[in-house]
Amino acid sequence: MGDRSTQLFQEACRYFPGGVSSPVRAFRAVGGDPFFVSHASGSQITDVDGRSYIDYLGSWGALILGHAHPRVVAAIQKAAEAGTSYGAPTEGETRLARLVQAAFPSLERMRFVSSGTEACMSALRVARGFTRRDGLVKFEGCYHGHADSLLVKAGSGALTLGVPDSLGVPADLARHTLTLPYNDLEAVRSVFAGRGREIAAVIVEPVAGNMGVIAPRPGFLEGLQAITRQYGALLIFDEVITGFRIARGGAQERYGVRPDLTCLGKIVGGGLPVGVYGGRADVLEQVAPLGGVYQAGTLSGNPLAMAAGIETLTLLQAPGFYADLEAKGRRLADGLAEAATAARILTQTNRVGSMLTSFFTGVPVTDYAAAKTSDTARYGLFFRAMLERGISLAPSQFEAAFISAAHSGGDLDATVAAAREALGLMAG
Ligand code: KE4
Repeated sequence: MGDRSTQLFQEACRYFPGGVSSPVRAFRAVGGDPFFVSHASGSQITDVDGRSYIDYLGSWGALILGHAHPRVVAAIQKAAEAGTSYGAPTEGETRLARLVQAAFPSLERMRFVSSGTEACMSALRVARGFTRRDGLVKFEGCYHGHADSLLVKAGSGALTLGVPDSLGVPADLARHTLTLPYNDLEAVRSVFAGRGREIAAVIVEPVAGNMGVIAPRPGFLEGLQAITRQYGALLIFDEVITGFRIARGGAQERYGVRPDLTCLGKIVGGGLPVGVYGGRADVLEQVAPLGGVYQAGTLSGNPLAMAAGIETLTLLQAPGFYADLEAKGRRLADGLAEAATAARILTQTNRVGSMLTSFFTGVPVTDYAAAKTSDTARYGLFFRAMLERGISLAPSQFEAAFISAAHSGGDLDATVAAAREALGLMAG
């Protein structure tokens, strides 16, 4: 890491736990200290020491158009000139909601919040309020933000740092959260057979991204829909990553399964703080001021965030947008897999659309237990070797790499070439 980043990191450690605003940014899982960002544009991110990288984090998947898209920046600038927040309704909220509903017809009613955590926390509260039940089923390795009920055997930073069950979550609350193996429909059937009438909802990442990328087995999502309907529970799709990522209508478009509630984040805000929860109108009628489920937010529907989201969702409607991302995803995944084979290093590359993970294991990765067989030390070596070669990947084996519309064929070829070199040296 460069001198200026080192200086800034040392000072940051005087203010923030681990010197960061979010744990997984601290590079604890991959070794070394994080670089500090100066600016970014398109597929490139540049640190404070002037080093540029091809960026596959894209703010954890939010920047599907690439960094600082000129039309998104202009929209934010224009909105800012009219004021930054009013705490009162604006037309921008309705305009963004219209674009969201056009892509996600299951969101008959919705509410804007300021993060994916708020979206998932609120969706869970609405489900509990609507069903008058307390139980929740989630899946090991899935991450739905850091609300207490959801920080049980969680993925992402919790998994990365080995604290999937966070301190500070009251046992009285955690006991309502039942955690099952991802892709295991029999386990879901068996839990519902025993306690189905206690369960308010099943929440699932329809494509897991927070234990690395894991696709749903054929029939898994359809099975969750059937079982929740049978017992009067609600199915919540956490599409904070997959929404507008793996299709314009997310996993529910790609797999044709309609949940009762959906959570969105990341892309929907175009890089500004936006989360969305929504779904069946009869369920959302429980939300204040109509019903007895309370949820609120000072900056909900913030006009700058609405402007960024409107511009982003408009731009990703361009003809061929997702076909292009699919082709780029395939090209990179194939290149990385071939590079590992050439170096005789065992990896499993899982990809859905333009999100992918190379697991350093020889085991096919279809759930949390398989993901955990990965050699995380080896992933750390790979991460650092790629960083030295100007490629910035997710600083954890249990996250995803994201390709944006701004990534060029040259970027992908340079990435595969760097991987060939890095893996070749690791094999030696
Ligand atoms: P936020 O509160 O971080 O906006 O969203 C929480 C969340 C909810 N659901 C899913 C499927 C998510 O992936 C996330 C957040 N993702 C992580 C990384 N995979 C954010 C990065 C971080 O925690 O710093």
